[in-house]
Amino acid sequence: MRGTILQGIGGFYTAMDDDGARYTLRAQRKLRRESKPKVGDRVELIPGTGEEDGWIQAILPRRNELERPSVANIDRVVVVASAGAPAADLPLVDRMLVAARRRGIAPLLAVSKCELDPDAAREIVRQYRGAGVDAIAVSAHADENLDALRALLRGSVHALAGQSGAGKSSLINALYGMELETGDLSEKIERGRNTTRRCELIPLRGGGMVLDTPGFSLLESEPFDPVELKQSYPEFERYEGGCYFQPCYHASEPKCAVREAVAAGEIDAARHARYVELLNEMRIKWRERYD
Ligand SMILES: Nc1nc2c(ncn2[C@@H]2O[C@H](COP(=O)(O)OP(=O)(O)OP(=O)(O)O)[C@@H](O)[C@H]2O)c(=O)[nH]1
Ligand SMILES: [Mg+2]
Ligand SMILES: [Zn+2]
Repeated sequence: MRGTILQGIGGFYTAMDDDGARYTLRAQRKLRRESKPKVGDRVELIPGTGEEDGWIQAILPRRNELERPSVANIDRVVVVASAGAPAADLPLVDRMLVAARRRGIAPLLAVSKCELDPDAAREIVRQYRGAGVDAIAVSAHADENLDALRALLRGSVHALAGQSGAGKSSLINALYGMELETGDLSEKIERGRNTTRRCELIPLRGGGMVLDTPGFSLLESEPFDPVELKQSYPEFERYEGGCYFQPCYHASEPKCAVREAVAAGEIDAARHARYVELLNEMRIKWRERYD
């Protein structure tokens, strides 16, 4: 029998079969050694009987997976960044977009709390749309653009990710009429406490699923050759091949088509500057990777 993992807590998993029935399961020992089941995994399961819990026998091949949040088989990652407090961390947004793209997951940027600072929200949306990223300004509290966001996500398995306090759980509540726990900003900032503690996949009426995740401030990913970083920046694509040096990092090389596009205002300068900063950080790590 097959099912989808909705949640995992302390070695116990909740799975749902294709008819919507739920099961509490544990992972068989050989599975625990190989690869831990992730939320979103499709699994082969044996239901429990009576008081006994069931078992996860096998994890079916994953279409994709993320480490932070630790989830699998996602159609879209919705990066949530606030137009108010906490201030949007754009370097983090960029990293999350890169992480999603490298795993073949289409990202979408939702600029939340847009009623707090409509100009700031518009500016972030402008910057990312110009960079070939789907971006939309929304407000859970003022009900702005929720219909449009719902329409973009309809029928998909989508994960909301982003800083603690960005408003991920609030957005899910507003989009789908749910009552997930949301939290005070002062709690989060002063005590560094996440309100959402674990990933939870929630089936939606009419198809698709939404995944709430705990906020984080650090996104770890498998190290990769920094020369590949530019591939995750869609706005560089049409200049590729036009640089004097091959390969070109599009960072400080002379006669670089991307840098010329930045100078001409065709590519956003702030986004490019963040790219260079991330690239330099990666080049140092890459050089030191065998130390
Ligand atoms: N003004 C305003 N505040 C909002 C909006 N959406 C959420 N908030 C507030 O932002 C705070 C954090 O919201 P949460 O939904 O708990 O944030 P989260 O991203 O789920 O946080 P973690 O679970 O800790 O990762 C709460 O005080 C919400 O009331 C909005 O559209 N406008
Ligand atoms: Mg939350
Ligand atoms: Zn270049």
